[in-house]
Amino acid sequence: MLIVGSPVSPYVRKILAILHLKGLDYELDPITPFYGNDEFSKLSPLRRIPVLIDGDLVVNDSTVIAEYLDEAYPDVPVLPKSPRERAQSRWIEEYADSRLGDLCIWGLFYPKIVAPHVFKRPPDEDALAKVTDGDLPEALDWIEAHAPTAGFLFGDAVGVADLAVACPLRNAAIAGWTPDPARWPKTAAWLARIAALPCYARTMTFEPAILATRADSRRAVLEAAGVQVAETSFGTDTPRASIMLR
Ligand SMILES: N[C@@H](CCC(=O)N[C@@H](CS)C(=O)NCC(=O)O)C(=O)O
Repeated sequence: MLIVGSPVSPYVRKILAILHLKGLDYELDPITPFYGNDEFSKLSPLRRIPVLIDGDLVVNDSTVIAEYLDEAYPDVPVLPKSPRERAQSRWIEEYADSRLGDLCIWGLFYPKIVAPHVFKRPPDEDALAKVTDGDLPEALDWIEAHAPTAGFLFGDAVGVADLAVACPLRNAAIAGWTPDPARWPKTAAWLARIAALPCYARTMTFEPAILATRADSRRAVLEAAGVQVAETSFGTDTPRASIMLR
């Protein structure tokens, strides 16, 4: 099984944590989506990561990939069993992927980390302040109202919805914003429990290498961190702007 995408993406991180949790082997092509080649555009028409390739099957979108993995490899499930809880899990995952993803990636991580490095574009401080002082705290208030007081969202075992919330907030943390435990105590404790899980903690071991390293040496550094890096890559040397920003 091949996963295309840099593990610094929250959506890739979610899938890698699930693969670790399920004990499934994978190869990784750790490209940043902006560096995808023409072949990548065919695999991922929105030019987004992650993409899963399993034999001749190509699956896009982390939610769809997670459900595929849960159905194809049902040992250690990441979705709860009952229709009611599955619906709740899917909604929290969707909220995390879309709203937290928007705020943490497009609102913080992209302008503070990606744009200055890849496109040499400095962040707009007013736009950043709107996210850190208003929009993200408001979103966290909703998360806090739904955060578990012990264990995870649907019991003692972590699931895809827990991971979906933790992953974009990890990007916010890399960009310098973490939830204040005084205002969001349940969320802060829950995130700490997730971060302590081996399936998730392993994804954090990939970060220093990736964040400190230029794209051309990313493969070698990840291999040194124990990741099986794919022989061929869907990456290229010239960045292209996101189709979201055209
Ligand atoms: N809903 C998608 C979102 C994937 C996504 O937006 N990935 C980002 C990386 S964090 C990406 O590839 N962005 C490139 C772009 O939008 O141009 C999923 O869950 O996989």
